[in-house]
Amino acid sequence: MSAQHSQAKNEKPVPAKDVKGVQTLTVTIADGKYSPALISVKKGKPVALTFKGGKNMGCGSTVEFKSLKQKQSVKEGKTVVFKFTPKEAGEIKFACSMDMIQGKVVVK
Ligand SMILES: [Cu+2]
Repeated sequence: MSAQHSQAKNEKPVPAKDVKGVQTLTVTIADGKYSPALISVKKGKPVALTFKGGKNMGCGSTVEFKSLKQKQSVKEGKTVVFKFTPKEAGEIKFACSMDMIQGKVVVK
């Protein structure tokens, strides 16, 4: 276990929590980034990821899951929810609409 400060790429994924059979997690958008930016879920079970608008979101206020063909924008103090059920293990990326601010859902 490293206590070093690391960039999002090297961080351990934050597992979604099971709430009545739905894998849920809230991602905060603030200061031009998503946190957590790295999330893990299990395949075959529904996922509901809430994105919460914070301060200084910049273009991160628009979140796009390209492979899922889902795109939503959120205002400061509001939330939007992305729902999907991953069928197979892999990675599902999300990003601002310009693909500058990025995050990833790791499906196990
Ligand atoms: Cu952007």
